[in-house]
Order: sequence, then structure tokens, then C-alpha cells
Amino acid sequence: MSINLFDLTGKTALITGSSRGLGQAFAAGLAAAGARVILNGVNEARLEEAACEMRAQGHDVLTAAFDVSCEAAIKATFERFDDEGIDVDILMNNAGIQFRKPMLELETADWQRVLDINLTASFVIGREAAKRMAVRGYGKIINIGSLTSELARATVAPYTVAKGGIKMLTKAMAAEWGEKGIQSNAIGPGYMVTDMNEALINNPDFDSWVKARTPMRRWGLPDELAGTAIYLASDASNYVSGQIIYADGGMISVL
Ligand code: GCO
Repeated sequence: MSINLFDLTGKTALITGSSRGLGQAFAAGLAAAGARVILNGVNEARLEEAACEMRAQGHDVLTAAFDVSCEAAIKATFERFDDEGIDVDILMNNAGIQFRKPMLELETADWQRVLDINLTASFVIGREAAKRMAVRGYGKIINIGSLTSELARATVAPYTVAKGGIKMLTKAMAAEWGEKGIQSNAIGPGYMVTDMNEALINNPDFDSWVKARTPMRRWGLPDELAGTAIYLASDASNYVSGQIIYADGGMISVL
């Protein structure tokens, strides 16, 4: 009998920030591998639109509209899951914002908001999910890092610090939750074609720099990250934890 280590049938995955961009691509990939997906975002209309599109393709899709920076909303969402008998087997902490400004001009409030959404939210949602995963002795946590988990770029300090924190939070989760049957890993996307990067893509100098700096000489496409997500969400990675996998066209590996 052939086994499919990448089959997610019977698993439920919560992907934060999944009504568009990378999150939507992650949700599509996990759904294609058989998972029931729970889409998250703050814009309920956009969330339902994305859910309808996926249901039309035959996928099992739920929605959970909450602000990832609001602890009360996170707790209420997981209490709803408890009440409805929804077990989150796979958590993808994808939601994030970018805020580009030199540090000398950066307001503390703007710094803090980026850290709240891009780092602290992953801890809070991860903790609420892991409490329940630990009871079942099973869980897959996939945090979304960045090239800036390793390397700094001028004008994106809070994003860089948050993504560096994501790399170490992933290791901390692996350290504490491995014995509970939970594997915690991260994906580090390269420069991807997303709304968040539109200004960069449309800047000829930046576009040229990305293509010159990336061995594959191009920006990445969101659906090119799906395979890495499926791998980390599946039995294929059952003895992998604390790792960050860069899907970046080779950029982080070269000078
Ligand atoms: C930027 C970009 C990057 C990419 C990605 C790279 O302003 O440099 O937004 O942060 O989005 O994170 O891995």
C-alpha cells in the first residue's frame, strides 16, 4: 500500500492573514493537500469572498474574522472552536504588516504596532493553539519569517526585528512543545510578488536589485511557497522542529 506522507486529509489548518497574498496561497496549498482550512482576516467581506472561491473549488473552508493583535479576540475565537468541536491541527502564523521608514524618523507607536502584529500575535495565537494541541498530543505550527529573519535591510527595522524574533520564537516553541507532540517550524519567503511589495516591484532600481541579488533572477510567486507549507504541515516533517526553511530563489545563500 503506498502512503502519501503529504496527505492532509482529516486535518484542520488555521492560517492567519489568509484572505489574500501569501496567506491565501498557503490556504490553497493546504486545501489542495486535503486539509479543512480556516481563513482569517479582519475584513469579513474579503474573507467570505476568498472562502466562497475556495468552496467553489470543492474545498472545506471555514472563516474566523479576528484581529491578530487583539488577545481577547484570539481567546474568543479559540473558545468558539472549542464549543464547535473544531480542533486546529495545523497553525500557520502568517499575518503581518510592513512599515518602511528610517529609524531616526520612526515613531515608537509604529515600531510597536509592527512588533504586535508580526511577532507577539504569533506567540499569543501559538500559545492558544498549543494548549489544545498538547491535549491531543499532536500539532504543527508554521510561523512565517523572512529573509529579514537573518539579514537587515535599511528602513524596515521593526519588520526585521519582528522576523528575527519569529525565527527564535520558532525555536523556543520547538524547545517547549516538542515533548507534547507539536512540531514548530518556519518558512522564510524571499522577495515575493505580493500587495505588500507592490511599491518595491514598481521601483525599477529595487526590481533590478532583487533580480541581480537572487540567483534565480526573479521575484517569487506566492503559490511557490505552498509545497514548503504542505511539507511542514504533513507527516513528511514529523521529526523536523525548530527549523526555518528559506524559499527565496537562493538569495540568502549568496553574496
Ligand atoms: C522589504 C520587503 C521584504 C520582503 C520579505 C523578504 O521591504 O524589504 O517587504 O521584507 O517582504 O520579507 O523576505
